[in-house]
Amino acid sequence: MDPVIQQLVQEELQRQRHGIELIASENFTSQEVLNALGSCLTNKYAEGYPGKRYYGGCEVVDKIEQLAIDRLCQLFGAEYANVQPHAGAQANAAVFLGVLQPGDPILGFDLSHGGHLSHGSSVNFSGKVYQANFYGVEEESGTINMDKVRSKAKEVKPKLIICGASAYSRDWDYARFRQIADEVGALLLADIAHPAGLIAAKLLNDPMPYCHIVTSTADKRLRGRRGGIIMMGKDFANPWGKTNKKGEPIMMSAILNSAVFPGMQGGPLEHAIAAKAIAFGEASQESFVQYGRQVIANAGAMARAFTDRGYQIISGGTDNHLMLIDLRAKSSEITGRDAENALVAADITINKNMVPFDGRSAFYTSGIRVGTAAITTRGLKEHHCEQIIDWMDDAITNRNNPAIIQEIKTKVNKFMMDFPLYP
Ligand code: DSN
Repeated sequence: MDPVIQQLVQEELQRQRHGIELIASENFTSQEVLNALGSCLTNKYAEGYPGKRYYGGCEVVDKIEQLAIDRLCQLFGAEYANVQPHAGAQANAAVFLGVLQPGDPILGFDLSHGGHLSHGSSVNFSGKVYQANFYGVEEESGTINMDKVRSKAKEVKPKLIICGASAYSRDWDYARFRQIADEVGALLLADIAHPAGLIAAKLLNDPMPYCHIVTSTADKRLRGRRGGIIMMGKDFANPWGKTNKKGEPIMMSAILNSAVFPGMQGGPLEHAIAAKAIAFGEASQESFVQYGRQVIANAGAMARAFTDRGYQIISGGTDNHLMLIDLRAKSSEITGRDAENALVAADITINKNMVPFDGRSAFYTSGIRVGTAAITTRGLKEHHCEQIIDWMDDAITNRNNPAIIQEIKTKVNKFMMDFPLYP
């Protein structure tokens, strides 16, 4: 390898090995996934889909892509899957391109309450091209009030309702969302990028029977390579009466496939698709269900430990792998930025995050987001989470004392030696 890059890769490997990774969207893929990403598949252009390509020599990558599709459908009980989106935001963009016209109203979960950029934020294409509207959480409970979602949907009459989040610790009532979507004539999209692995393991509610379309990433809880996917529990004829040359209704699978390619992207990344296929195979093993149970148990242990030390968890706890922590309950002086800096200096990686009704900007924030997927892959259990929260509390409390932060970092680095990462 280029020696400069090799040195930097080694530095990053050491950082990952020695630190406690609590960023809720991160995880560690298997060595097999890494191997696929570095394979000769990266050389192949394959615009189109298996059996219908615009380039020759696609016989092998056809088999790989079909395997990824089949494994994904099997994992989620889906009838349709597209494994080509380069990332989760591209998967969402392709769905929007396929089912919306510019200027159409959409209804998503507010970014400042835990939603995702690509669900209508004003700084994202989704908020610039479409007329974005939002539902949020209740200030008192920190949870989504479905009656208010319904009122908002009746008011703005969205063409697409989006459920899913990047910082919401409670499960989703997909059945109720579908009732609301049907009532206002909207399509329903679930973006399950965060809890996907827990849904695949049947540890959380299943969106497939209720949502017209489901998007996700293949990383995070699915523990694969970073990248996007689109699924449908059941394919269906487009609701706008579009027909093909033979006068037959065009199916949504065709609309979504064309939205990904040629609508949004060019050539699929076949090395990435092979890595996705490997991850989907891994996620279908019984050991993955055990992993998911431990992720949830670890998150519960962390939430209790934070609460015991005077921090407030938005919504009072967690059903999944993450929690959003309001630092103001501990002290109005602490910003998310200060907490993030102190923790990162102690080799505990988290991200600052706005909390609902935050008085601070996204640059400072009053909260942090913490997730347990990556540490659970490393082998940590509930009692380790208690220890981690002790160190986090110490680092946040002593954020202006470099000597104490250094002491915590030394302990963290020694502790993580017991949980090897990659040979
Ligand atoms: N980066 C992911 C997250 O942190 O939630 C989503 O974009």
